[in-house]
Amino acid sequence: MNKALVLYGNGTDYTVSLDGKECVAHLKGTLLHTTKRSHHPVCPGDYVRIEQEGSELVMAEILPRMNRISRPANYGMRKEQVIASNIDHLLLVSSVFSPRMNTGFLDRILAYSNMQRIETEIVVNKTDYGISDEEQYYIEGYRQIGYEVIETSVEKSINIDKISCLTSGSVSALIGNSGVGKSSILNAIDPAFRRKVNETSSYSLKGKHTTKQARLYPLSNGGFVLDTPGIREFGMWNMDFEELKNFFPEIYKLSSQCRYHNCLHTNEPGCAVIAAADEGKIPEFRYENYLKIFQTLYDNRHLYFKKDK
Ligand SMILES: Nc1nc2c(ncn2[C@@H]2O[C@H](COP(=O)(O)OP(=O)(O)OP(=O)(O)O)[C@@H](O)[C@H]2O)c(=O)[nH]1
Ligand SMILES: [Mg+2]
Ligand SMILES: [Zn+2]
Repeated sequence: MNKALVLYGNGTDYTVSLDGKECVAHLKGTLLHTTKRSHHPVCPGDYVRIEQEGSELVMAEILPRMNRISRPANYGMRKEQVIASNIDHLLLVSSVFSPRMNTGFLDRILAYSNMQRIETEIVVNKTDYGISDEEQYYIEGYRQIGYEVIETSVEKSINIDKISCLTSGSVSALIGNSGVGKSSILNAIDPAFRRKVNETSSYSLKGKHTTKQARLYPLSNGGFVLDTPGIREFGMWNMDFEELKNFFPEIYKLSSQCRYHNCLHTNEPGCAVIAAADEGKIPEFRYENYLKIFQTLYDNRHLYFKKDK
């Protein structure tokens, strides 16, 4: 079988990596109709079966996805937009300045990637600006829970080698708000790709390069890294409000100590999570974000489709 990895594309034409070479393959019409709920039927990271049709290569089948990063398409919560699939490492990028760390946003993605069982590291970039007490508190909070937090500076080449190591031989995705430095990190880990990254970027009115399209780049270290356009908000596709608690590791660990086995840790008597948050045993900002995300998922419970795997 001719198996190829989708790097980028739109509509019906996609650039794929086939036997180490990049080539263009078309999406077979029949595949377009199989996924009515999906905005993009094929995404970077998908493995596809390639067939030769005349002089053209066509994608005849999308192989089962190990995991996926999706969000509700902008124009309606009921359609899924798959940003990427088959991700080994998610590098969740934030920065300490312009923009500053937004833990509400980070915690949405962390819960989602936990649900998808994607190993996730938090990158705190632009540390050359200095880390404020507030950011330090967040960083320590995440480390206390068990997340790996990598403090980087592209400007001063700090910990870029760590990112290179992580991305070697696997498929990683850089995700985060616009302007945190995702494309800059990609450039820094593999200077050979500097030109390519800039080619796909376009100048915005502010005079900055902004990534417009998710694209998987092959690296010289044998890995692939997905650069994504900055996202402002992250809706959580396919997550029920009742299961959110399972995807906050520190909350999940405490749940067996709650009085009620089905405790949702919002206002129940005898809740071990509320007690731990009050006593400062789990980071307060995380618990506050849990409550906020819980409320959003609860309010939107009729909008999102239930699990449709
Ligand atoms: N001081 C400093 N500036 C940085 C660092 N990393 C990136 N920048 C700057 O931050 C700006 C945004 O960087 P990008 O790499 O385009 O950010 P991005 O996350 O790819 O943004 P989008 O493509 O819009 O999502 C650029 O002007 C970079 O030069 C850093 O470590 N330190
Ligand atoms: Mg970018
Ligand atoms: Zn509880």
